[in-house]
Amino acid sequence: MAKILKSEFIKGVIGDDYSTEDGLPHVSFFGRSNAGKSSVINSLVGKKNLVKTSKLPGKTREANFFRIDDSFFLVDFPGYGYAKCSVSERNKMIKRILWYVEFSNVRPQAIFLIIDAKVGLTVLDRDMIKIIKENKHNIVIVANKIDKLSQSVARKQLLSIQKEAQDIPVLGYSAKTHKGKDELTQTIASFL
Ligand SMILES: Nc1nc2c(ncn2[C@@H]2O[C@H](COP(=O)(O)OP(=O)(O)OP(=O)(O)O)[C@@H](O)[C@H]2O)c(=O)[nH]1
Ligand SMILES: [Mg+2]
Repeated sequence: MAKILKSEFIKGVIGDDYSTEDGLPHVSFFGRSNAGKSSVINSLVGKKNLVKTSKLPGKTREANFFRIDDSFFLVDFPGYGYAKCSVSERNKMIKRILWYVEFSNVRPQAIFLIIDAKVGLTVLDRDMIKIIKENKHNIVIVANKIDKLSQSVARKQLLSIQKEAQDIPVLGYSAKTHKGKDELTQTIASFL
């Protein structure tokens, strides 16, 4: 898969059914609210608005399944750690994500954890990584919004994130300039 040609929204999941009628594999996008999960998916598929994005965190409320080139799904999860939604809403969201990581019998080929390159890994990201690893999922960290940093700062920040992430691969990305698109596309393909 050198380039994604076809992408279509199939369904939004709120419950616990992550299966698809066609049984195609999926890869999932996790991350803090506002890190840019939905924007990264739009950038990868080359559409401005396949997935709705927003300056206000908490835009994505369901796990949205996008079928890619009739061969696999990208799944955009709601963000975690959004302080402005109610505590019960936040807990519900976290619980659903954890259930998916721990108990879903339809497992992702890999989980891509999107972070803001400038912010780096947060406490919630570290907790999430621990749980993802404990449940033996493949994981890749995508340090998004790299366009906001100068080249030298970006390089330093990526090194420091990689140092902390240890054996987890870290990719720099910009949903704005599409920097890192080929590498991320290849990495997704490597798990399929
Ligand atoms: N400069 C820059 N801005 C970005 C980039 N990616 C996303 N953004 C902006 O960051 C904001 C949040 O992007 P979303 O894609 O909606 O973030 P999300 O992680 O899906 O957020 P939730 O759905 O709330 O969890 C939007 O204003 C985007 O335009 C990027 O690579 N560079
Ligand atoms: Mg979103």
